[in-house]
Amino acid sequence: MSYTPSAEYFTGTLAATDPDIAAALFAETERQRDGVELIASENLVSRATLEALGSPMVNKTVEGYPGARYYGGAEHADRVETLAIERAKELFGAGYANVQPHSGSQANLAVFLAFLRPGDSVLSMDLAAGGHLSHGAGANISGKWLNIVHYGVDEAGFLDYEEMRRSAEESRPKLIIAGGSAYPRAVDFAAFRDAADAVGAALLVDMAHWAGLVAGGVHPDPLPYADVVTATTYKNLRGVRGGLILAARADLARRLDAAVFPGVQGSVILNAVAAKAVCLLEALQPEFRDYAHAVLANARAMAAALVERGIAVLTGGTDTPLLLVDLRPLGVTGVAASDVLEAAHLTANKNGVPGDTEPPQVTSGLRFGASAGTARGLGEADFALIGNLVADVLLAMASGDAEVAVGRARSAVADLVARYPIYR
Ligand code: DSN
Repeated sequence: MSYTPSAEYFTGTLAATDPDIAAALFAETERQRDGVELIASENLVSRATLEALGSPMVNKTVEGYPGARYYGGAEHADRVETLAIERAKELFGAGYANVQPHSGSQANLAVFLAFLRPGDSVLSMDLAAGGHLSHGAGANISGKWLNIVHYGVDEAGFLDYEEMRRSAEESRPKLIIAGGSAYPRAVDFAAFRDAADAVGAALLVDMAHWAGLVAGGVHPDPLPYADVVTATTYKNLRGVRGGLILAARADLARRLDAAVFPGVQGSVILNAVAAKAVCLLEALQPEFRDYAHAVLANARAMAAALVERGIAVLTGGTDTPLLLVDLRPLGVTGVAASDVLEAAHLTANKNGVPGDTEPPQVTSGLRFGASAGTARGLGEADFALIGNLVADVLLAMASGDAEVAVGRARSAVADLVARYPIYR
């Protein structure tokens, strides 16, 4: 039996091969074009990143690391991964980088494998206080296989360093984690290093939500304090979906590499690694520092506009690309608010707030981020406008009828995004 591929197999477009998927992808591009993306974990990648991601490198299977693969034909794969590693090390001034983790959660899991045994104690920020699922939430493997102790935030929403230190001394964890997914303020890495040293723990900083600001020089650098740092490349690093592991020194390289492969992953997603290399090169350019400065200024401009309108922004502002709004004073749920804002083409995510009694599918908060809007060129005045549009909608919801506010906001968003086109 012989097989001859159809001519279209190597030349046919997606639209011709699978019109349903092509239509959905086209519609998603239009949705991104026509709205303001405020989800803190999203961004808009460059055309070059999309090209790397869609290249035939997707066909190549390798396991292992450059120069030590378990498969042949790895010459170009090695070049790609080596460039990604070198760029990550240069960008963050790191002695070690691993670019293979498929996500931030996978990067964290590999760190756990490198440092911990099942049942070991770990101290991390509570998910309800702004932590992350992979830092020991009950539903996650980290929460099931490790003995998790949490620290939280004070009444104003600021990290409670006294509680963190006390919990460290009481629970004597093997690992302390700093960082989270909904905590808007800069973390005091020195306080975490002190606490870790006092109890002989290792320190992991998960900088997923501000890695781009660290790279751009507008956020404190965790590398000098942490034993190991994890990050994602798709938030404010402005690149492909995926994870990174970094360390200031190279002495943990063997342990961390082995934990990623063969510890928790198999073959490398090489087209994603190629796309990571592209975003890291872009982040090494002087232009990226301007981007990082603008992300922070824009997040702060939006926070200030919301505060001015009486909206409860946790901690009153932000040191990162994200801000968290407590909707309880308005009597509105997170799910209702995100649905109504979406109708105005303002996309944000419902998020729990400290002390929230609503379930995760409902929540009492909204999380916003400035990374994607900044990537298309929006500035501080635009983010102040966005803050006011969000406030208009939320206050109208609180008074019982948001229809007019939503219509006005949708029209203002259409005018705004028309000035900042994407993917022409
Ligand atoms: N960690 C999730 C978030 O913060 O939205 C996905 O990146």
